[in-house]
Amino acid sequence: MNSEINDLNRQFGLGEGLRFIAVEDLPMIEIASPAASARIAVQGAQVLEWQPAGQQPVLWVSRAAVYQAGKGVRGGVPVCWPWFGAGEPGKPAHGFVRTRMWHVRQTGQDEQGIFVRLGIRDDASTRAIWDYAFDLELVVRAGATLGMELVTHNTGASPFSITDALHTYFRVGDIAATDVLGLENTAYLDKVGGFSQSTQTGAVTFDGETDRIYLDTQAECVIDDRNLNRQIHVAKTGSDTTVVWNPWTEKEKGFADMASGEYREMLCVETCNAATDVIIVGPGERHSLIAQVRLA
Ligand code: TA6
Repeated sequence: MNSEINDLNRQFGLGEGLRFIAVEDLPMIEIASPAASARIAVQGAQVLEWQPAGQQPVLWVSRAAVYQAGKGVRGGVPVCWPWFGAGEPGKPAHGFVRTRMWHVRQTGQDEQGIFVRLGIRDDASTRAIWDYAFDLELVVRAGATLGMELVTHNTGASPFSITDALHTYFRVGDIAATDVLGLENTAYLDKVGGFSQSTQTGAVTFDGETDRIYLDTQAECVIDDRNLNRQIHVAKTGSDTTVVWNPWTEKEKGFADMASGEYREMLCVETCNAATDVIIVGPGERHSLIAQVRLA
């Protein structure tokens, strides 16, 4: 692992601004700039930490998270692709890219901060699960705003359809003192209620397990955290569905990589194309899913 880390630092390191380290057996990208600090796992191109200067951490990662090859880390921003949710029987939930090693393609700095481009392409093992040729790239910009762009490129000769998500876990002071604004009067599928359809009345509030796919919405969401006295803005493009999820007490118990009571300090507001919001990508075409996170 040391030689791999040394090679990555030689090729892509940016001095103290961006360096590679190993956490257990996973290569990580550490970003430190005057605007913000961040950590990204090369496996799954998973942003794990983002902390603007002078602010508390914005993303949540479980204290019981596992850092092992082939295992997703519970928290940060898992990339769900080429499907969101349960796949066909015998296929992994939320697709197969979040547990695979991606490749670092470029690092750099511009007016929006330090950026990293990571990519993954089809191979025999992915075609055995999903028989299409693709190039998938995540561009992360970690500055005063956290920008994430997931670019799907169909490199094959036939069209394919995907659902996808930037499955972002946010840190909150207390879920019971947290609301989500921006989804008022929006239809949603309620996974807790057997995917029955309802319409959101007022802000989304939390007093139990909440797992909802909000439909046909391009809205910017605001996580209003009365405990930490801050508002997290989640803007998006290329996404027509937003998922809001908190496992609460019972579902939390089912996750070996969540510590007891952690449900109180986390909330997922996910930037998606999910459920009936299916994206068809023609041969040679690209589709971008973009999330922009900032503190107000
Ligand atoms: O996005 C919400 C959700 O689909 C929940 O239903 C729950 O399954 C969550 O994702 C976590 O999924 P994971 O496969 O990461 O444990």
